[in-house]
Amino acid sequence: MYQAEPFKIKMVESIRLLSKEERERSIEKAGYNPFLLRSDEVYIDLLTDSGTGAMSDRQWAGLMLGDESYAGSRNFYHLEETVQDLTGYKYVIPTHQGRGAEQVLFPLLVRKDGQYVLGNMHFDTTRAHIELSRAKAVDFISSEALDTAKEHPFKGNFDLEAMEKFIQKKGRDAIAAIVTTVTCNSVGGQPISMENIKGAYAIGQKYQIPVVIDSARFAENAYFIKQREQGYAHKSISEIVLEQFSYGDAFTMSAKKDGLVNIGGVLAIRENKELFHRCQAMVVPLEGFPTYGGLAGRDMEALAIGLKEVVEEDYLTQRISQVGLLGKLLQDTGIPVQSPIGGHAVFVDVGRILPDMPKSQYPAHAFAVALYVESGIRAVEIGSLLYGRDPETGEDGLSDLELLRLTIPRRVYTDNHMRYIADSIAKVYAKRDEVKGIAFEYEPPILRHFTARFRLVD
Ligand code: P71
Repeated sequence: MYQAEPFKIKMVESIRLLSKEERERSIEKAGYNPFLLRSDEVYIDLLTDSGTGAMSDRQWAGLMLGDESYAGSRNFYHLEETVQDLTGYKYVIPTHQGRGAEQVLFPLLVRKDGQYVLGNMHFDTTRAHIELSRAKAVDFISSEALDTAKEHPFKGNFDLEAMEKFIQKKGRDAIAAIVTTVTCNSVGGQPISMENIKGAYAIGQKYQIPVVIDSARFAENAYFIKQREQGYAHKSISEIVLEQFSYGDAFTMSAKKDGLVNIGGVLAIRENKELFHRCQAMVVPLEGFPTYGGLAGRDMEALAIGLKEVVEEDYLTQRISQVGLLGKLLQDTGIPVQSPIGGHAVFVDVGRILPDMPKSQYPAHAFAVALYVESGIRAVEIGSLLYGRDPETGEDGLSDLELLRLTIPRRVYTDNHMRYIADSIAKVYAKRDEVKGIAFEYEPPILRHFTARFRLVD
């Protein structure tokens, strides 16, 4: 039985496809870097699912209930209660977005320079905050994740055995924290099983290492657990979410994803009152007074409502199946993608489409440029360009995978947009021999992918 969207559309925003000549001029002007395009030059924007979703009528109504008191805003209490009910965590601090929570928490967890933070796969900003706290981030992603053709229900899983061996080798005092990222963004929005989340927590308990859940896409992960893991089919999403969070001591959340808001974040501590007090003290200079943490009262209200909507199963079914539809359309035309399809994006394996292009010409970014010129679609490279150089040797081209991420905003595009995207990718794929590599005109020293400028190479 075909299931249609569990919403109807009350307001629309026009989008326009520029002519091919205009697109060629725009991307040249942007230094062949899609990050530097103006959004008006983009027809379908798949750069990120972060803060790009559509709010519901209930959330928009919530904005009007904003209480902009500096201290003790009623919207804070609504948010606090919602987060407590959803996650079981006692202490809740709003932040302006996910990295706001990270910048408060990580320096407090790292007790001495050079400690390690262990994760299934850290997201870039998390890694950056770990490194700014003078610790080292190490990934223990399961080997299945790196083979995009291999079907596995939980490619976001930790290799728990390898992680435990590392702890034993370095000694528990060398480890500052374990970070469990649900879903695992960097390998394709791949879920992590409850068993594995629980296993990571058990290791944390055994060695007395705090476990932090990076929970940007917590509801999408719960949906996959319900679909794929034995024993969860009859549980509600809320029950699964509650269990997921029970295997952590603290969480950071970029609410711009599963919070269904355009801006916002949360830092929460399960029960460690002392850690909470230290976070509370640091949030004041970094984000704001603890009852607003960088958000307007109205933003906290919209977030409290968004967190209730995102665990509705009808919503998640449509969300995950729309991303799955795009993936299936691509698979049906023989385009290699990370399989199975993840929660928030389809990851095209450009390394397999352009096997002869050197990594130093950034094949996935080159494909993104060609895709924009073909169709006005903006996608993003997750590969050697994003990975950056080895800080010690300066070596480049180090990423295991050269992926192109087609990230789907929540409740924004229709299935017809998915069909247009799939057709456009197929067109570039058919002409893949003509895709030109790229070379730096300007390479920034850090986070180079955001502001770099390039030229095409023949
Ligand atoms: C994504 C983003 C947003 C982004 C960040 C950097 C460059 C381009 C786009 C953000 C995440 C995330 C996870 C798992 C923490 C953050 C930071 N993702 N954890 O995928 O995916 O949250 O953006 O709210 O600060 O496009 P924040």
